[in-house]
Amino acid sequence: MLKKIIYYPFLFFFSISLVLLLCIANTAFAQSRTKISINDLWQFHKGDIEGFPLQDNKVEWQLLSLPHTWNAEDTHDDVPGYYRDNAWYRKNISISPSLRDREVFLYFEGANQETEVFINGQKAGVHIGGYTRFCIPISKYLKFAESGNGINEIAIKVTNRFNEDIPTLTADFTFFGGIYRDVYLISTNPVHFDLSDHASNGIYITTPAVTEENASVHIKGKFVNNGKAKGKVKVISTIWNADKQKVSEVQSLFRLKPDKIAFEQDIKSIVDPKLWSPENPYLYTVTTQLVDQTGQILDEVNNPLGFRWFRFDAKEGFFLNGKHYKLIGASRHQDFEGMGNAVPDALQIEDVKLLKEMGGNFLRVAHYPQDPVILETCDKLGILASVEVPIVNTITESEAFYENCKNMHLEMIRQNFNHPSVIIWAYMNEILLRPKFREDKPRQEKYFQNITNLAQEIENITRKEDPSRYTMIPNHGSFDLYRRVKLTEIPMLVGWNLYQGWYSSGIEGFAEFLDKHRRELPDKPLLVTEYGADADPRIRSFTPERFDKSVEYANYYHEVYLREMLDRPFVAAAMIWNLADFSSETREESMPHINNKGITQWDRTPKDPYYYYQAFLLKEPLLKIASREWIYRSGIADQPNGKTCTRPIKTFTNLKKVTLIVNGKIIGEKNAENRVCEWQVPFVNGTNTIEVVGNVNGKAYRDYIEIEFDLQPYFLSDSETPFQELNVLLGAKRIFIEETTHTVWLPDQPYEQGSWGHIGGESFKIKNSGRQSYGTDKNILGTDNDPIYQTQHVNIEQYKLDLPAGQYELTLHFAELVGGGVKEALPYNLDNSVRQEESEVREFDVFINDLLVLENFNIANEFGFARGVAHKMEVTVKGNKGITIKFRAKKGEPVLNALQVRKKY
Ligand code: GCB
Ligand code: CA
Repeated sequence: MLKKIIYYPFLFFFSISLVLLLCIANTAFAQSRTKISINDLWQFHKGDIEGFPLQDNKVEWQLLSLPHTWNAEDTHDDVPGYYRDNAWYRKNISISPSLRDREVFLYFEGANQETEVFINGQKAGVHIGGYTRFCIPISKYLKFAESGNGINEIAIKVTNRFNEDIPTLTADFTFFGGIYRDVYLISTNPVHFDLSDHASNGIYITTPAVTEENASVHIKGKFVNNGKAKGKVKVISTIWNADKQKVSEVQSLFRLKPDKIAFEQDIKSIVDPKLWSPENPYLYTVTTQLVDQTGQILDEVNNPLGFRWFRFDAKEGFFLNGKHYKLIGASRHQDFEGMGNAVPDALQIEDVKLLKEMGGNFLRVAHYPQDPVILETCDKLGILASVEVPIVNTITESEAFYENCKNMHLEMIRQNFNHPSVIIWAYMNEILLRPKFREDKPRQEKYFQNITNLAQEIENITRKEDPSRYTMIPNHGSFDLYRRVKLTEIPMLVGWNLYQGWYSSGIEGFAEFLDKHRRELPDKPLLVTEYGADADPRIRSFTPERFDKSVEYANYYHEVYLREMLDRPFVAAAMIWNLADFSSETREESMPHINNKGITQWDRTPKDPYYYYQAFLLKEPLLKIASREWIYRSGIADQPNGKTCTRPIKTFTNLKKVTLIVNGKIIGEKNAENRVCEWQVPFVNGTNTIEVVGNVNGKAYRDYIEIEFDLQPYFLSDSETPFQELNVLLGAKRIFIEETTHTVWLPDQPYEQGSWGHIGGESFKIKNSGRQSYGTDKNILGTDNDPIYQTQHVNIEQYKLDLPAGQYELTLHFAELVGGGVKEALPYNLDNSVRQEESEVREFDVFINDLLVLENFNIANEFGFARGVAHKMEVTVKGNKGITIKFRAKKGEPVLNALQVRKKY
């Protein structure tokens, strides 16, 4: 995170805090390993630099702390693209002479995506890949401080530029560049557990046999002797229970040689082991020590240990410790609002808690390995997990690409090997989404063959590395294609990312797909690795439909999907896409650069589906009023001079019956159906108190929210509810609430006498798209309130508001939604459509009460394409004339996107 920005034209700044740290107690270093973060006070330069020491370069340096990304802002502005190139980080550290006889390493939890490390101008190491850890030995490049100032320059070059040999090539998420996870300095005795094995901790623990009565443990590892030490050392592994009592110990004796020594240890019998499960994630720990003849501890590594056994069954789903579990959870991306991927550990831990509090028992760590605290928290909270490498959408047919894939996969397995939460290693997400060589079928067959070969190689590596876990490939919904390319055959489990009722119409297609798998691949366990629908919390609808972005549609989608999966025992897992909204720079839509499929917002505020899952999954009583973050609402009075507007209120609950009380009056008691109760509620103008009550075994439960309701008069001249303000989205069936002003925009209606609405014309619809029934998904430039401009009434003749006499402020909002060149379908677009956009010539006059206010108005000429513009004016209404806005076409069809009227006097 960027804590402080100071610009230094020249740099005289030395960060020497480490002198202190590395000098503390010389004697302590004689023994075990130290690992200490060096996140603070780095100098950063976005761009290229030539020549060392870097600090001699007269460039601008920014002072910051890790974790850091340079893309937190440019991925969320109106300019397409973001910085994907080189950048440098540097800092000076002073190394104590006491480290002369030790080994020093730099340990990175992650940097995206190619990293070169230089110590005092010499290249110490490189790493490829943005999501796995790496450990670089730096001893031989160090200068030691004899009298306290042996300054060493650490310089790190990082690039996130596209590299066809490194996965991920394309995907629906942002490739934030930077050293975005913690960096540590490690120092060890020359005799230490192997740190050079793909940045693992050198110890691999398995539990070859586990029953309720007995468990065995196998410990495997390597240690190295990079010094002159001779004699014997012991490897001692101790198992501790959760209360830190010793449960078992095993020792092995070795004669040191100047080389690596591999060891294996067995603990045959742990009687009555406490099992690890979602309800009781009981964790043991294993301490493995290297001890010399004098009893001195040379190195020590700690690992978690959980006793559990599990299996997937194609017919019956998943079993843990012999008990059936429906795996229900979510995938998680690693970014957070305003921070990109540079997210502090504490917030990452919160994500796993959020999933647990939802009642979830599974996390798909997708599409790449994440911060170490994620699986650590899964271990502790009892969340089962799958982890995968970021081979997404497409491959490059090069040896370098294959090697990078395999290496990443090995890194993932070895670095995360000891987590009891992990049960699946996965690879290749939707790899046939955008098959290359569409125009050349024989070549495409070869491409497919290369994918099959790569999958088989990764599969072989995984089974050899870790026969105790399952393998999985998550595919998109092209069943026959994946089957033909053998991607349903090679892995042990098949994952399907399914979006029927979202990317494709017909939500019933989801269940049909599941049944097809069961029929055609009866021996293959099935996991639904993704399903979800966009929900922009600012968009609401009482007539929700596909792609309207309303939370209401997303909730309906989840209701259907969850029901179908619960009805089918053979569906082993339901993994929501996604736990939270996440950054995807190439996306446009209602919230540009964000994928809104999260069941929580980008800042993790829950949306309706989150509570819906709670109602299904939690054991403890749950009573939550739905749409609770939709505080500001509006609607038209039920009748002329009416004081109420009737609208539905829903509650998610696992209680049998719930009573609703609105503004102190009982509305009624309802039985929950499918964990939902729904009432019709008469809202009054102003604050409405909404309370639901119920009880379980005599104990009362309650939930309460307040809704601010802006009651619109039935007739604009109603005296009981005098007109104040009206905001209308033309061509829309959805409601939009501005986040900062709380302005509520209502959908338009056809004009009726005494009221307001359009005359003539129709809602704007994207040509040749079966996706949205109204509006566009383009990023509207110049505003964060894109939905105001994304819908439009086309070919409009008039707009009438039968307002009483007075002075009004009228604002007309326009945006040209057609044109702007050719737009290629984005890689995540599952329908693979390519859209050509020709612009339309459009020029019109606008009259307000017969006064010409806009002449020959050509939105595109004046403001360009997809840019929101507002024209605000004062209008005096005399007598009962109201306001009539007339549109006169000169060329093409007149349009209006939105309209606001506010009473002044
Ligand atoms: C998918 C992809 C995922 C996307 C998601 C979506 O199938 O695996 O990366 O983010 O769909 O929202 O389109
Ligand atoms: Ca971390």
